[in-house]
Amino acid sequence: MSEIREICVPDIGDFKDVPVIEVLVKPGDSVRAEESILTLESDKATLDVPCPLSGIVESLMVNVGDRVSKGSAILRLKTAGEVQSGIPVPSKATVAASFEQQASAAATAAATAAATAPRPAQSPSAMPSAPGQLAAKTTVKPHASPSVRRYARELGVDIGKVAPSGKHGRILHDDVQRYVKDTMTRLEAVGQVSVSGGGGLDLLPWPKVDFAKFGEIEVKPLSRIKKISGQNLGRNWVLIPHVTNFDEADITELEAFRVRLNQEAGKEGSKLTMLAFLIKAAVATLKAYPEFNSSLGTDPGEPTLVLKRYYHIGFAADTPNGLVVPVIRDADQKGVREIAAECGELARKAREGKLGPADMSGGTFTISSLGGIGGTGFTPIINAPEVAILGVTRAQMKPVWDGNTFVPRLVLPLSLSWDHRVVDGAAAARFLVHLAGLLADFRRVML
Ligand code: CAO
Repeated sequence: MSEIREICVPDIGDFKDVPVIEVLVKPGDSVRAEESILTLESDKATLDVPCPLSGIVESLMVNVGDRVSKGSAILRLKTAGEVQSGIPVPSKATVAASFEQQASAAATAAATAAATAPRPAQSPSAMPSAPGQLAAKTTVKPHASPSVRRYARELGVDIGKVAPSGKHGRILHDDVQRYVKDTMTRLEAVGQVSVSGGGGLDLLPWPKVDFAKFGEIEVKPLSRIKKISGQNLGRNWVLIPHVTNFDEADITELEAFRVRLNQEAGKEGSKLTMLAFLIKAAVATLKAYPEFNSSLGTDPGEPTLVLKRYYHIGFAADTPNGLVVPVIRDADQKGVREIAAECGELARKAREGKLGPADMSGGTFTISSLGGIGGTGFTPIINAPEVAILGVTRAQMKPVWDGNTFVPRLVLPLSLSWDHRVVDGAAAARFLVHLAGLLADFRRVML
């Protein structure tokens, strides 16, 4: 026999006047025993209240924003009588314990974060980034109701990546939806997902390891730059079919010329760097091989190649907070001295964290120079939507056969990563041979 039953808030421990943040059912809905009907939120935790019986919702007795305590009426339910579910109904004690556990877990996490945050006196340089707050963010679970968490789980969404729009940074149902929509739009824009499917990578989930089980660990938040560049690099690495070619340039004469010019200028004069010469030589090479100064068109339909008639050259700059790529605009219209001065100024701004978006946008080709640090070669990741990047490592004196004898020459290792959708290995090899020729005899840059 069915009957009308009033469903009330069960025992939720010591919590009173807890706001209702979500009503999960409406009149006419059919609910099963244990299905969530309401979400409550204290300042530390959220909790879904389950319906103790199966049935059909007759009327609601609460609204979002109402405050409820144990015994507050939630709804009237026309019970299903014989349709009683076999699912065990959670006891009131379970509901209260769950709420309290969440609250205490959040409190413990916040306390741990505060306790592990370096004290200002020990680490003054860490002060501006508010280490305590950041650490708390990384350890406390994202703020979302169980139903929103369940929804995210069903869609395979990592809730930690969803930007919240709710009060106190709470992630809402709509936020998860927006995240999925945005992700799909982005993937479709780069042609990675077709509506019919079949393009997925089908990768194993990322291994979850409790590192603390194996020894002492320290958890640090990633800098803002590392978070942003990491996402960009990850996307570029996965979506661009990269190939890297290697070559060497004899820069014996160029380096001697550079050193002489710097000596002539004296300590007061601005320093001419190898990077500035590389930028100038790269521009001349891009003019000879214009496909390396292009981007794939993004309009749907027929794929196109956008060839750029301007030469804005980015250079990777290492900063205490991570990698940034300031851009020298119109490098074709500037002399080596002007380029060197501008690189110095942009590198200084980069180290001080003062680069603006305009300093880093519009690049057509990038150079990543590790020459001041070391190494014999590396495979740089293309800075999308560019199609190639030049990597440079440390020049070394090497014995080079001149046809008769070995002569000591200063040899600069070059590596060029390129997008195989746009160029091919032969073009890349020609590009590097051309560039090496210019660096070996820099007068050719003027031709
Ligand atoms: N071979 C040998 N020596 C080199 C060289 C090379 N290829 N390039 C630079 N050097 C020398 C310079 O001559 C300089 O020596 P002196 O002080 O005696 O003149 C010294 O190394 C330091 O140079 P530098 O690296 O400070 O200056 P730069 O103009 O060559 O580079 C910049 C500037 C901004 C590119 C550099 O500071 C930097 O940040 N490099 C790191 C880039 C990076 O991280 N790339 C990796 C990206 S992928 O993760």
